[in-house]
Amino acid sequence: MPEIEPRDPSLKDLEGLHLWHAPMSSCSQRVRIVLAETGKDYTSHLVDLAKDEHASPAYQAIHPNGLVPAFVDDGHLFIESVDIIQQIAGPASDLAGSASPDLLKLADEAQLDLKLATHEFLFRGVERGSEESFDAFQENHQNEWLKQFRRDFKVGFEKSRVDAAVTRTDDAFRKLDNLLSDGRLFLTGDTFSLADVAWMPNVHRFDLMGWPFERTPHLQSWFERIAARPSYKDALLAWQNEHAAGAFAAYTRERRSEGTDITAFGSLSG
Ligand SMILES: N[C@@H](CCC(=O)N[C@@H](CS)C(=O)NCC(=O)O)C(=O)O
Repeated sequence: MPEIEPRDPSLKDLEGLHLWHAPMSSCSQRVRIVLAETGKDYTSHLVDLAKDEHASPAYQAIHPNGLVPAFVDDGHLFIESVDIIQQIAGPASDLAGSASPDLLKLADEAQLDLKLATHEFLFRGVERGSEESFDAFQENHQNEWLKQFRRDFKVGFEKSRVDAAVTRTDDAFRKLDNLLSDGRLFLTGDTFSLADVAWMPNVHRFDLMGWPFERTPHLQSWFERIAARPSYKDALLAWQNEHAAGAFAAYTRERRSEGTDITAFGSLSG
């Protein structure tokens, strides 16, 4: 979805670039990466997802679905990360020029599976909120889909749902690996593009879950190349909470030792 009409009219008066984001959200990482790659200055508005700040009326007046990121460019509001990165890069830029709309769409579609896997394979191992905060979120947030997702997470996702998310992710990673198998450096050729920006956080996130990237060696080498870019360090790693990253790593090891890690699901289990 492109530019939307803000509910909060004061957004129209904002000058320059404003980003509402969360340190470890993959969609926020995409936007910070493109800001780092283009060297653009922006005003940062952090939204603490662990404290459910996105359930506040003030934030839901900025982002109608109560999600991060939200982005304002001289009074124009954008709320989808794939739209935002295109807005920041601009249509005439090298970054946008060689980006494939199909790969951006695939990255956008991959978001729900990434979210499910993140909750199952990382967040489940980390203490998350009290009963009171769960109830307050259910009362205050207006996004019915997100509230149902949290209820499903609380009772436990059905195995078939996790299997399907893992299999779709495996399909997408194989598609990327296949593209890269002709020796190109980046997803759409030898030039780094928005397609690479869009996929960087996803590959990073599944890497945290212990995804077996040796299945897709071209994608694995791509990730090593990508991880050497300053934008990966400045816009992604530097924002990672070391305590959370350590807890995720410990939980991933625990699931692996129990044989219930991500490799036990969907097409990875075969
Ligand atoms: N399609 C949206 C998805 C936005 C989204 O799902 N954001 C996540 C973080 S990556 C969020 O706000 N999650 C809040 C929650 O799960 O409570 C985009 O690409 O910007």
